[in-house]
Amino acid sequence: MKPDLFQAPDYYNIDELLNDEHRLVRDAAREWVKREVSPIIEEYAQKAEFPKQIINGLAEIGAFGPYIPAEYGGAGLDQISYGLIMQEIERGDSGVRSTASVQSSLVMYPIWKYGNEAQRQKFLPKLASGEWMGSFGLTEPDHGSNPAGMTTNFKDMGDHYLLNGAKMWISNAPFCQVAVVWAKSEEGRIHGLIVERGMEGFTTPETHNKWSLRASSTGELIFDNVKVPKENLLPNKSGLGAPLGCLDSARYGIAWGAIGAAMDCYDTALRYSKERMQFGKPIGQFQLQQKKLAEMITEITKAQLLAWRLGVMRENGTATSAQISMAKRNNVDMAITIARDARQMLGGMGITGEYSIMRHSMNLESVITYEGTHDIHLLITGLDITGLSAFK
Ligand code: TGC
Ligand code: FAD
Repeated sequence: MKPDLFQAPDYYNIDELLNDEHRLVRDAAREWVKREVSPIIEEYAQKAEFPKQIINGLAEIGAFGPYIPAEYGGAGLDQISYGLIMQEIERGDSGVRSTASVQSSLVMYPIWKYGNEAQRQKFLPKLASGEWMGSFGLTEPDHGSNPAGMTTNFKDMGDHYLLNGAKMWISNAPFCQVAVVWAKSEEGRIHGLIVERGMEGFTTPETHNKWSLRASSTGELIFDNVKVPKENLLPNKSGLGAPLGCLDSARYGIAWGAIGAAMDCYDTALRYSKERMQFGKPIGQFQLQQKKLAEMITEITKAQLLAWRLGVMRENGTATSAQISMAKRNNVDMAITIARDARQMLGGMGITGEYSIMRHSMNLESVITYEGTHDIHLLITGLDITGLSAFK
């Protein structure tokens, strides 16, 4: 792969909206990605393997629980810093950002928000340091966009719960030590259970043959009469709103992360357009190529402003779930469009692993599907503005 010459675009001086801590956190993550991710990521994507050696580094830049309080091992940062870390990691690779998103927003967040003090003390510090990795089981083979229909269930056996069912498409599953699993009680109420590797009847087979997110490890979570200790039930929230609350946090991070992937594609195409000569001119001199680049920077700038404003509202507690859906949908769509246009600008070179663009493009096919598909987020906006649900 070519050396990482990334220069971040900031057409509207959005840096001026950030404080010193934001810039410090962002720059540290940016440097780390350049040093530890860029040199190896193409090789790991090609061989479809998650680079486990970067786990310690991810923990060091605060990517595991950026906004979780320091008393539990988190970085104690604000929502803008969390977003900027996700942006920088996804600039390197969406699959690496996935690992960080799942660990932070889908595993640490529910334990922090819905767990009791003993659960926080037991799990959060080890998850923050990367000693333990986590996964989040909501999606099932027959219930993706409609998680309310889930059939994974648990029975109260007196001194423990008995868990049965299966989850699929689960990031980090093949190597996780803990899984936050959403399952129905005998009364049909959805609860979160912390399932730990080693519990009898719990297996995590890997999903192979992905053309997308190849540097992220995806698998199933299978529960065959798993005895879950009663102290592993998350006591402080139940119902579908509990997992959806975690998704709010992860979707917000994705709204920032997608900007990173888009910035990398734009920056690569811009540089290439000034170097690649055809018809005796750099291709960047042709109007059709300038149109692509001008539209890319316009869309990146709009996405940056959307993410920043959402971050401010997240921080002051006023962001709604529907506002988060709009940003996730818009920014991922923006990134995938830019990745496709940038790939074309590199001609044949664009399909090779010499450049990051094709990898970003393929990764974004997962990002536009997981955490709620593009169409589901549109329907969430539709519901919000009309008051009429397309899901019922
Ligand atoms: P609905 O009746 O609308 O809502 C049920 C209850 O949930 C509440 N709620 C929310 N709470 C918090 N945050 C949100 N975003 C919420 N949205 C809804 C709602 O108020 C209600 O509460 P209550 O107290 O009245 O019961 O539910 P519905 O069954 O009609 O479904 C709505 C729909 C379709 C929008 C929802 O199910 C949905 O978002 N579906 C998409 C599923 C999804 O996003 N799955 C993601 C799986 S995890 C994943 O992909 C990880 S990828 C990780 C990576 O690698 O980065
Ligand atoms: P379906 O729900 O079957 O949707 C198929 C199509 O129908 C989509 O285009 C959808 O938009 C459309 N559709 C569905 N319902 C409607 C409707 N009412 N109106 C209009 N159109 C509709 N899940 C987890 O729980 N944890 C994870 O860690 C995780 N990681 C993932 C990693 C990867 C790489 C991938 C690809 C997925 C991951 N997922 C995870 C699952 C992901 O969240 C689901 O794939 C996603 O929610 C969509 O569900 P589905 O694939 O079953 O598609």
